[in-house]
Amino acid sequence: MKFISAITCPPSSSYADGITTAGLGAPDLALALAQHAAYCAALEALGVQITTLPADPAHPDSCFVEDTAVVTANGAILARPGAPSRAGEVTAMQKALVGWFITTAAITDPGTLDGGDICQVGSHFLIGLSDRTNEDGADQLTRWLNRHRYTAETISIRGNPQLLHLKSGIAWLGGDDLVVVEALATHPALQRYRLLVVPDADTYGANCVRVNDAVLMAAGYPELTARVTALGYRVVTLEMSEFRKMDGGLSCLSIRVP
Ligand code: CIR
Repeated sequence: MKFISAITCPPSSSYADGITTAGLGAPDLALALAQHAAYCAALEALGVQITTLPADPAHPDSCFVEDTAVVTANGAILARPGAPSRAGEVTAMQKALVGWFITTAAITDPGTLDGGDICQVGSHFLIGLSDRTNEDGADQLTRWLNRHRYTAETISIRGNPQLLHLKSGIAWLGGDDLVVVEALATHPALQRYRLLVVPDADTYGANCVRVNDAVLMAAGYPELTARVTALGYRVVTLEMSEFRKMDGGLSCLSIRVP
């Protein structure tokens, strides 16, 4: 799948007020902005044109744009973030998506769904049931995906404190290749794929993103990076320390548009 565009949003002055369980201390905003700029530059170097939403101090977690929508080659649907403080982030995304899609569907009450729980694997979608994404949200998304010529199934990640979202523990590299954390590696839904199993200690590194001819990966996981490279993928590493402090992974900083 070729991505031509991506939507991003820089962290704002209220960034440190966002939700976090990481226990890694307060983020350094200047460093977060520099890491965000490097992330956007890496996407641009891969042929992706960036649309930047204005920084939004009213929503401290608004740089984690991935959670606000699910965008596919066949259409887009607005998410309904499960954390109440993040609900308002969807408005800016709705406006941005008008640039690509004439109509945008939306997950509605009582459904909740974070885009970080949605992992596309070709024409199939894995939907994480989490503390953010509930069954109703997953059902609504499945029906929408089916109408747009995709299949879907759910994977529960509840009860695993290391995984905020499904994509905290799974990434699709291309073909049948999935990066997956140990805790999910025996899940029946994943047995038809070629799994690159990530040891517990490297869980944060599992959240990587295939973008055009490269895989973006968090810096600091040399063994994992080497294993992905050995499978034949070109890896680009990015410093993510200031996003990790706020429970954010690499994928959540952008919505990629095919
Ligand atoms: C949150 O708890 O919602 C944010 N602090 C982090 C969201 C990260 N999103 C993602 O990995 N898709």
